[in-house]
Amino acid sequence: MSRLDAMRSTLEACRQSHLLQHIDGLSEIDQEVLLKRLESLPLESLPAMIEQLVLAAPVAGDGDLHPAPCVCIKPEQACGSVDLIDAEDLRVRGEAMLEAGRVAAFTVAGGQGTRLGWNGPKGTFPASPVSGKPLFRLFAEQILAAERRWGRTIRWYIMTSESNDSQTRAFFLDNRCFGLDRRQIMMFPQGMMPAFDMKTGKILLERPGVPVMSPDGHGGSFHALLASGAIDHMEGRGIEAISYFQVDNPLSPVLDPIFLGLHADKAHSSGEFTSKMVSKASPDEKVGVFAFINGCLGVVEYTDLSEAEARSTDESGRLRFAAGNIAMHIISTDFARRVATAGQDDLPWHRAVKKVSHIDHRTGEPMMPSEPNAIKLERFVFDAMGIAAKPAILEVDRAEQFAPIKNATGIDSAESSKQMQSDLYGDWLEQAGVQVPRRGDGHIDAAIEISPLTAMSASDLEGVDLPSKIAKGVSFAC
Ligand code: UD2
Repeated sequence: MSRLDAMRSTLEACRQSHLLQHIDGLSEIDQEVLLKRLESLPLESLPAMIEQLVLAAPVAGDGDLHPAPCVCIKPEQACGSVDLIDAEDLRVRGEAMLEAGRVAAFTVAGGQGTRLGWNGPKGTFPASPVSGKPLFRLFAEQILAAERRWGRTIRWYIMTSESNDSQTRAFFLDNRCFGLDRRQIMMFPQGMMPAFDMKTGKILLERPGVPVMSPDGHGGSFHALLASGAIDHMEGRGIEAISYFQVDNPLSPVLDPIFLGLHADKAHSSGEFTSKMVSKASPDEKVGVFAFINGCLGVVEYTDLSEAEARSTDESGRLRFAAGNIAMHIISTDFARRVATAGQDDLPWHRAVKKVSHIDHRTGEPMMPSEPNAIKLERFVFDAMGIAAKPAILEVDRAEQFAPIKNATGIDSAESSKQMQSDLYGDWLEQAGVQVPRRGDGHIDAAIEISPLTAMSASDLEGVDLPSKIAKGVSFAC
């Protein structure tokens, strides 16, 4: 049987024959592209996935929820069940891992960034408050600074997707990899999943012979790390821990010794999957929360937490589900390989209801729905916590580490992120004895930016030539 005939019968069994309906009108190259695309889909599990995730009504709630235990290093931090731990001890362990070259940086940058409305990969977005450095440059500068400090080449793995891979590569080349050696950076695209018609379960077509596809979620990073050869590449270089962070947060510490130290601390973590959290700013904040879900540690997405759960408080009046996920994890290479090879069913698929333009596969007519008409499926990286023997969660300071850029305006926008960056760097300057302007609400009344190459914390400013005062409304960068 030819490849095409084999695919035809497989698709018939999955009730997706329409995908090959236009094959005779395609060029030989396009026929090959379509076949390869279809062969990349999880065809065996497709009928069950469609039945359970596309056509079935979503099950309400996440089951039995309990607050997650967290480790914190500052006594004033308080979120649910907290275990106070000595930061210096952790720092020493983490620095030893960095000095031994056992850690790599890993950015997930495959998302579509539709909410931001930026025409290009999100990492190219100008994010810093004074010089408008793009997110990728800010991370590259952190890597350069870390290399200076710990005396090792730090490898940087970046997950892209089909829709932004070539643009991302071109951006790095145009910017000479921001001073890094291009051989220390490895980029690879993640997997893609089709969009399904939510009424019929049929895969939607963008045009004849081309299914509508989108990235398979950051949970796809396990498979992408393995399939690209990144895990082999890491292991061949003695890398044991992957420092995972999202592309959308300019304050994300690329390599954090205390966090790495917790990951390596057997009393708290099995050294497989370790996460960070910040205390939720309000019950309505759009971050997932760490919780025990039916006895298993994981993250409940903000969309899945009921209003009552989001607002429920403990005896001291604090939010019960306050451990906000800021999407920073340390994942051991062993564990990543184990999850990636565990098979299709290990990480669950999550459904998202979307409005997706497509063609009518019978007539070829373009369809622009005014209401949601489709289901997209994604995997989430934090679902791997449930597979780890003993995952740990570290509470950190929001002001130091979390200023995401997600929306064009308002909360979590470039504007709010730039203010948070100025607030943090203004605070560092103040600690270094510089007089900085503050508004009545306490925020810094100037645009302030400190490159990681100048300082990675307030104490690094010692010995740096600084002005005695920053005037109100000015821009200052160093
Ligand atoms: C994510 C978390 C949320 C909260 C918040 C903190 C999920 C599902 N939710 O929400 O709990 O902690 O972040 O900032 O993660 N990405 C890929 N490939 C994909 C999809 C996403 O690389 O297929 C990357 C994307 O480029 C970005 C990150 O993952 O760096 C977050 O994606 P998002 O914007 O979909 O997640 P968000 O903000 O809804």
